[in-house]
Amino acid sequence: MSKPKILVTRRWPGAAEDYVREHYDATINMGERLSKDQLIAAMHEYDGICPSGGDKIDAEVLGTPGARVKIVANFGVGFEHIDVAAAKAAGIVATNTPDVLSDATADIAILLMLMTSRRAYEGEQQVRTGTWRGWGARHLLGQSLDGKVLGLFGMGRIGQSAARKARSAFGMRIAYHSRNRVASEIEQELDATYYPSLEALAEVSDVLSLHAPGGPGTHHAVDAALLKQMKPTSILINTARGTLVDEAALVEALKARTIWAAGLDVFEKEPVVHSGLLDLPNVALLPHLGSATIETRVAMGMRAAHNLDAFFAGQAPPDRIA
Ligand code: 8YV
Repeated sequence: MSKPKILVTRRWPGAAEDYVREHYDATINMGERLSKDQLIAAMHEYDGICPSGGDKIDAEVLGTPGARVKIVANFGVGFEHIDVAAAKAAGIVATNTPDVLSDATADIAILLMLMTSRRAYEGEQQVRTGTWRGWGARHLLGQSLDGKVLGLFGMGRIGQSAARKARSAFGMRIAYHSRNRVASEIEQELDATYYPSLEALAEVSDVLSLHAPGGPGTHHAVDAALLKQMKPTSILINTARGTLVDEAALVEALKARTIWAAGLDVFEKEPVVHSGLLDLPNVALLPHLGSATIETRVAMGMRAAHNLDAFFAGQAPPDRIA
């Protein structure tokens, strides 16, 4: 029997690419992101597509008349770029890659907490530009994270991992708000206090870290009004999706110093970053590195591939979202 034809829309790290090449009749796009027309053409040509975040697998693509594609195995946990309802309507299975990137993404949240609380960017700039005038007892004083309240918006796997790391590293106290309250065993393990609204959470948080999915339900959850609920000493961290934050409002809050700092790994219009953020000293900016370790990215590719394996073996793919 011939191998299923698979399109991988962006390159994966070595071992994961090797696996799909060996097990499938795989085409790996070596170039730029595919256009909508190319995605629609691919719907006719392949049995399965492996997109990544930013590839718009919308109703038009999924509804391609006479499509050959039967599975969309996403490389990534977030899937707001895939129209799940349209996939279901078209009888196309869709999967994602949960679990394997939780710790790596939580690590970046912790990194941003340290970068902002300890003013690492400002220090780096001084060293690199030769403007450092030497040690001083009042030089670039930051804030300790020890014992502070970490407010998590979203308490899924990544939020829980961030909570564990922040507790064990800094003894941070955990507060959270999420669409669904987590199981009481998890609340007990993390000694986590649930807040019924994001506003109430923002008021008590020393660090407010976002771990909720993207999409219409969370669009601009952090807007000018929410930023006003935060303390002048508070830090905002976003490793989830840029659309959760109104970047223009954040620029104003950072400029006016109504919050202490922000650490961002994701942006509203990646790779474009709001120009107002670029010159501010109280913001740390990373280029969507949440899951960017060799180990994690290989594991993501393997997880996507194992969803394909199960599907083409006639079994239920483990990470089905549609
Ligand atoms: C990915 C992510 O690198 O998995 C996700 O949802 O945000 C990132 O970790 C990227 O989106 C891959 O599709």
